[in-house]
Amino acid sequence: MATVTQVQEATNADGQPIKLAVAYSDQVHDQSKYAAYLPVYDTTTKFPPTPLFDHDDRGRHADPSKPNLLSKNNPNVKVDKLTPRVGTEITGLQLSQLTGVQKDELALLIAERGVVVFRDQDFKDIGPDKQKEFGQYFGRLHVHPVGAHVKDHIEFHSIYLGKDNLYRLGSSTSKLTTTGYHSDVSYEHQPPGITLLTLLQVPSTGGDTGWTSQAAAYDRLSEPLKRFLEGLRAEHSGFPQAERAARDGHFVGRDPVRSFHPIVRVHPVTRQKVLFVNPGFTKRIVGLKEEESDAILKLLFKLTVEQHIAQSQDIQVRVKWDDRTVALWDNRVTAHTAISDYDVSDDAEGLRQGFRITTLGEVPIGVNGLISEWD
Ligand SMILES: O=C(O)CCC(=O)C(=O)O
Ligand SMILES: [Fe+2]
Repeated sequence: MATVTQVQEATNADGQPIKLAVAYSDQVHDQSKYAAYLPVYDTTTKFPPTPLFDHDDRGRHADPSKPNLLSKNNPNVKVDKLTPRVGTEITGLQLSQLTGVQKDELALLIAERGVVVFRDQDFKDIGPDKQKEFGQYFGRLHVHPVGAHVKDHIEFHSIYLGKDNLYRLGSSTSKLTTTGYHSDVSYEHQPPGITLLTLLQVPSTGGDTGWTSQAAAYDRLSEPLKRFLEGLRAEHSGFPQAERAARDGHFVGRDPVRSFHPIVRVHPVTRQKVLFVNPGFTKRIVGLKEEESDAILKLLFKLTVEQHIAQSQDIQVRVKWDDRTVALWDNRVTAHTAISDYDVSDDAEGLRQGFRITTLGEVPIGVNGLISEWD
């Protein structure tokens, strides 16, 4: 069974008639409590370009010592660094119960640690409206221009890989690896700050997610190379993703955009410098000759991102999921990859379902006031 897609007459959240492509098989999911979060595509509604807006990062409002989130008085709360450079795991706190002050502190913690993983959560059962409201606290929600969403909630990016839908394997089936590090939709003019991902069904083993610290990747470069990169922007393009989607018969809901972001980005709250390039979306360095750009991006991907990924376990974290885990990461300071190592065709091994809620951040700012541009 490859991807099962059925087109149905439906209505969108505003009650307008649409054609809805349903990209899963009811046979596989007739027992599922979470069928409402399976992948669908509104193949009718076109979206205008995302308007620019002022992003007020919640981390800016936090007390840096985080006394409300990480209160020492609550013996049930356990906070562990997963690795020294990236990743923190928290048990004993419910995301659904956090106060505004705690959420502000969480935003800062996510920026500092790259990714924060919450265990034993009721988040998947609080319903789409509360889930969306939680995400909106951290910023405006991104609507994916081509990705699968969930019915009536286009801000939910459906994450699904099962025998009835192999689309997320993408081109990796013709490659040696399924690993594909990226920072979510970094081509946007105001690319994402915090992304939240939770899984509703998980393979018993496999399907982990990996994160790498782009702050540590930057720190490791030599001083002369840091100075050189600090003056440059790189093109991040949404065009190949949109072209691939169109080629695969998917609807492109919003016309693709590209942005020229500073290669060295400064986090608006922590002021940390990070290497803001990723093999998923970064195409070229602006102002360099083609061969120079290719060589330097290759250097950055191979020597920093990919070699860090392949060989530098010391700035990465890999998280094993269960169906009560929620991960929140800061796309400005980490790149991440799904690890699709399970056999989806084997009922005993693979079916992975979840959803992602992504918040948009500020227009990226680099060193000495270098700011993103677009045409
Ligand atoms: O499925 C995962 O582990 C990560 C998915 C992902 O990268 C994304 O949706 O942005
Ligand atoms: Fe992603």
